[in-house]
Amino acid sequence: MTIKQTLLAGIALVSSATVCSQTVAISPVPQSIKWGVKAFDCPKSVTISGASAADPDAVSALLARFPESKNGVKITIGELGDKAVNSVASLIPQHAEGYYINIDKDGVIIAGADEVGTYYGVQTFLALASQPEVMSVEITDWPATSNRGVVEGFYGNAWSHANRLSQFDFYGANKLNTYIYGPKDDPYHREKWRETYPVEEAQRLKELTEAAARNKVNFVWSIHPAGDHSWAEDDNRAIVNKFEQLYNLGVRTFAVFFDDVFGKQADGKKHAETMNYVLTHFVKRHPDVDGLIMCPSLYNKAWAPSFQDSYLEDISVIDPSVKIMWTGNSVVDLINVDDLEWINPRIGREAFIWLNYPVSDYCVNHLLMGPTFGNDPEATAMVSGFTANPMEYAEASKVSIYSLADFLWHPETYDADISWEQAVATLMPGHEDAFRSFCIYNIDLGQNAHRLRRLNESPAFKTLIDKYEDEMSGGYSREGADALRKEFTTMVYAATELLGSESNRPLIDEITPWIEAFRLQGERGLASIDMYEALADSADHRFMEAYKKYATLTDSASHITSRNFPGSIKVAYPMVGTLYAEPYLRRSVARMEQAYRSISDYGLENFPTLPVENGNYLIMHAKSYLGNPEAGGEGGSPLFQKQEDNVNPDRQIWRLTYVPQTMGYSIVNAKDGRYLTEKATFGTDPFDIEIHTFTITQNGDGFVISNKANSRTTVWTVDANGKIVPSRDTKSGDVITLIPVK
Ligand code: 14T
Repeated sequence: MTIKQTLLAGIALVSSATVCSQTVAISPVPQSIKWGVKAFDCPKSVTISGASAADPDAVSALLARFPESKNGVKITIGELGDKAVNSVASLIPQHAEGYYINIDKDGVIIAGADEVGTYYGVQTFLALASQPEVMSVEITDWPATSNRGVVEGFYGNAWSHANRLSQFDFYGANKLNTYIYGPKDDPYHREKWRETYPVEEAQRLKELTEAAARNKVNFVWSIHPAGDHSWAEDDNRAIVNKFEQLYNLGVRTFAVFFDDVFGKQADGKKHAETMNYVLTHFVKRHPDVDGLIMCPSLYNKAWAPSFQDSYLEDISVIDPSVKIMWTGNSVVDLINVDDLEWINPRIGREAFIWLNYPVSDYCVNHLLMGPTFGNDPEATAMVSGFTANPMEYAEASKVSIYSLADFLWHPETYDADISWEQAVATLMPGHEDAFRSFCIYNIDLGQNAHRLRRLNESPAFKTLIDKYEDEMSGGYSREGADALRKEFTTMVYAATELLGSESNRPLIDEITPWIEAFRLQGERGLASIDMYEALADSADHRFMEAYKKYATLTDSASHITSRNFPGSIKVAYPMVGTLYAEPYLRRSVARMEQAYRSISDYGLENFPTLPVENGNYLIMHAKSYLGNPEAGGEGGSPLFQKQEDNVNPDRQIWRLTYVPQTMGYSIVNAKDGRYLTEKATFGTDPFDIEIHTFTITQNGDGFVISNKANSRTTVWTVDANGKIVPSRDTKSGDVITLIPVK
């Protein structure tokens, strides 16, 4: 077996409790682990020595799982310097948060390099003791990255109190030690940053700081004053005042965010002044406050050219104890050595990473459930901390957070696929296969403003269509139909199993809209195969029944929403299988519709009618004609012109072609064949149906033209100069008339 297979075998064993006396996959993967033979049966109870000197949270975590009794399994616990663990003192790794564990038939020793180390030792022991039989083992372990965790820093509906409590338990179990509170849409973080929290919210924050502490999570509270800071002293005092409130609620690490502001607000000198003010007037006055973090306005390399040249220099003078955040090469990007070689010297310290993955606030219709890959292992040695911005779906984010913990703890051995398998199995015990099937179809982000893609979605489905689609387009392939039917059936079964499963209700409840969409995709797939078989038999009634079923299911899927409660900041329209499964379905149904039309007239009225026929049109706004004044050139925009073009009429003629996959039209100029882009300019990139097709909707005698690029809809409006301005206010679309040209 390869190492990978051995580890995967380990995972399989964790999930099937019938197998005895086996090694356990521990995540994060320890630095050093030596297995021996079976030590003892899974303890029914424990006898602890050293408990009075050892870290109390570590002891509580142990006792939460195993009751104490006189003749339980003997556990000796403590940290370096404690009498109880003196005999192994020289074996304890000399690393912060490190620990040493030895298990043999005589008992267990858990010895931390410090309190957190002891606590992490207990977490590892709990994983080792999750089996019917516990193996002898010696583990020496410590984290490769010092500050590891999550920054709740997305736009949209903030995590709930219950979400956060559950996260902290999860971080404790997975050895993540940092949580930064910074949800953009908590008014007391950003919009009303000067105001202190009302009593109830304050009480909840206190509970959070306590829960974080129990799990050895450093709760960092951040303020975002950058929208309207006056840069006068009273506003700096307002920050300190707010921090005092949070200090009294138990917060000991603080952050100031200056992200996503520009112009006057993005002034590095002012930001440095504010940070120094907070240092002098707050941090220095509380000896137990252990640090400050700042997020600069210029937080990624791609933005450097559009900022004042001196911005990074201006903030580099901030006291070196202040950590400075950085998202990498661009806003949404994986972290590489090059990024850090660029930024670290410029800010005179090691950057503190804000990784924008798996955050989905810019692609809300997608769940990002795939493996976490693409960060350089070597980069972890060049940072002062590494936090990930998650999805507003807290439970679903745990798939990626689990792997982040593994990656940051032991980057050299990190394997994204193995870690992902473990995450999936851990989060859905008893339903691993169903959950894996679901996650496989929820990986890619689709077209999005930040251009991050994850192309490893549904590889098995891709293999099927690579193998059979051509054959199935040309005629009947029994093998292809069977293989696809089998896969669609698996999807339906997996969805049904998950919806009814009890092993992780908070997760299922959160992602139910996507599971529904996934189930419907499977059902639609099955209906499409029924259509395919009927077509092969020239059975027009049967075909039409299957088609109607497909259309009904598709309509149901289009009505699914997530986060549509009153007051929701972002509503999502769940999309699944967007990389291969959904495009395949649309292609194959469109193809079958064409084929059907040539064999039968029966039931054609069931097919959707196109708002406009394919063909050549004059595109008019009021009395102006859309033209292509710079035809034959590069770039430029079309323009509504008062005059008809008698010299070169083709410049005002546009070919509209329906694209069934997107249910939109391409718009191509008859003179030079250039197509319109989502910005209503001429495209130079290769034509991309996802962003270069337009939805045309009837409106009175005319139409409204809209575009769905990057999961935001814009509509055409026309300005005073006749230029098309795509507007995000979808109610403001101008009426456009289309006049067929013979
Ligand atoms: F502070 C930063 F490090 C950061 O990433 N800020 C935001 C973050 O809150 C958000 O979740 C993330 C992903 O959308 O990107 C940043 O926000 C942006 C970035 C943009 F380029 C918002 C709009 C943008 F155009």
